[in-house]
Amino acid sequence: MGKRKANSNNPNNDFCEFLGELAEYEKNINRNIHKYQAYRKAVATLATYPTRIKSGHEAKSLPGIGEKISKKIDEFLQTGKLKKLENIHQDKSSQIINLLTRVSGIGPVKAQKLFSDGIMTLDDLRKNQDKLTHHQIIGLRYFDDFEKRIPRAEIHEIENILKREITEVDPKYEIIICGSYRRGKPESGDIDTLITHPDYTSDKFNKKHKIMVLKSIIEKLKKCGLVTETISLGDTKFMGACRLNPDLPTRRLDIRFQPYDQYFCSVLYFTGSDVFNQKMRAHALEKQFTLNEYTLRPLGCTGIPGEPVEITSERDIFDIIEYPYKKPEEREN
Ligand code: DCP
Ligand code: MG
Ligand code: MN
Repeated sequence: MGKRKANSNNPNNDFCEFLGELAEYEKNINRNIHKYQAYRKAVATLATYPTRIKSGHEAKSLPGIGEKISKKIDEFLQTGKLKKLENIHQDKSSQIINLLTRVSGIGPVKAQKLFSDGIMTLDDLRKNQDKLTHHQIIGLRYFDDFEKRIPRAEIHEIENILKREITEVDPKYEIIICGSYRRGKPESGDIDTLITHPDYTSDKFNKKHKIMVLKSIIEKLKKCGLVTETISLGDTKFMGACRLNPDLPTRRLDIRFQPYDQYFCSVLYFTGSDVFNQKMRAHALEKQFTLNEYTLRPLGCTGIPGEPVEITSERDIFDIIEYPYKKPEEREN
């Protein structure tokens, strides 16, 4: 979630930034997911390119960079800016929609709806909470806090409390924090927690039982003072907020309860990055497999997914689809 942090080690960082901004514009304002993906692909390429790009022509030889993006790179190199982006920045309606989508729970569709209802500022939103869902109301209440990045050390402390509290319920629970934290980032946008239990497999655990389990875990986390808000609580997914102590900001916390047999596919998925996941899933398809956050399944010649492959580690997934293993820290792109 949120804005990706700039990577100052990358010699093409300024290109990545303006392309990333164009991607957000296509997603949030134009609602053109194809253009969004095209820009994200170009960012993914440039983010790992080892040397400074000197011309659009040079960029064009790289995957995901075509005529249009190479022209933008030339314009940026020659003038230090981009006319298209300047125009977007000046456009009042896109400024407002951009602001509204920064509220947790407000997506581009809702933002456009609110805008057409005459909502122009966060204050307008505060006065019109009847137009908002519970999630969006929480998002608005903690607007400033949720935009603050979470330092790694703070997540580590939260991790310790989660592990302590949850294993007090049952020592057999396994708890792992995924997302950008597991990829080793110094700061994260939220805390993506995954829990599993050896007795909980996808074939023998009914919905009622799951709700009970997750509910009692959340109750315990509330009691110890860590969890402060619930956005939503389902049978396998909790979305909410936590706070380490009253002097620190309120942080977005997600907890997912996953069956033991699907644990490693889930860990892989929630570790990301989203761009890395896209690439790995595309590679799986080339090898006649379908990979998602639950399972890895072979595609027969008919294209119909078969039974899930048994997976006993994250590495198994890489091996089976013959994708070179990458440590979590190497999964940015
Ligand atoms: N994910 C994905 N595709 C999406 C959204 C999420 O594959 N559209 C996966 C990959 C992400 C992970 O879920 O890494 C967690 O999602 P976050 O939005 O929390 O992203 P990160 O943890 O990577 O970054 P941040 O520091 O902003 O939270
Ligand atoms: Mg995250
Ligand atoms: Mn998340």
